[in-house]
Parts: sequence; structure tokens; C-alpha cells
Amino acid sequence: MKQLSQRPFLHASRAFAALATLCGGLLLSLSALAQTVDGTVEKIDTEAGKVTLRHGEIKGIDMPPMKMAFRVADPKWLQTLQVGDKVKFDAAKVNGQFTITAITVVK
Ligand SMILES: [Cu+2]
Repeated sequence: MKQLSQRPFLHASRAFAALATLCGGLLLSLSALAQTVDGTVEKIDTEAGKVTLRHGEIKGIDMPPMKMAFRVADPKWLQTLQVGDKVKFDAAKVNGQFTITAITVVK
């Protein structure tokens, strides 16, 4: 009896798995959106250890879309960035300064 009642669920999860495979790329980008913020590199200041981004909404720190400069948690990241790069990043307020805690260039 229990097995019978579980079959519809199994069937549904299999269908979902097939759908997830078909839409894998889309689902991946949706989950990336849930974790990171979209931005475009506008300026890189290696001396100050800052990067200026035009960025989308940052829900974690309650910030609307804008253009602004961020500190980066690791100055080495600035060497991997170029003006015009599209990026995904996470930001947090560290010691009172908005800081990029993770960043990747979107190809
Ligand atoms: Cu901002």
C-alpha cells in the first residue's frame, strides 16, 4: 500500500529530473542569481584596492541598483578584472566598508 501511494511522487520527481536536465542551464543561472549580484566593471583602482561597478539590486545589504566603488576582500582579484567585464559577485559590509567577498567574470 505504501509503495503504491509513493509511486505518483516518484513519477513526479522523475519528470522533474528530466525537466531539470533539459533546463539545466537555466536552473543553474537562476540559482546563481539567488546567491550573487550582477555587475559591470566600470573602473579598477589597484592602488586603493577598489573596483567601481554598475550593479543590480543587492538584497543582502538592502541596496538598490547603482554605480559605486567597492573594496575587494583580496586585492589580487583586481588583476583578473578588466573594464567592461560582466561579473557576478557577493558583497557585505566589512568594518563599515562595502566589500566584495566573492567575484567571478561571466563569459
Ligand atoms: Cu551600491
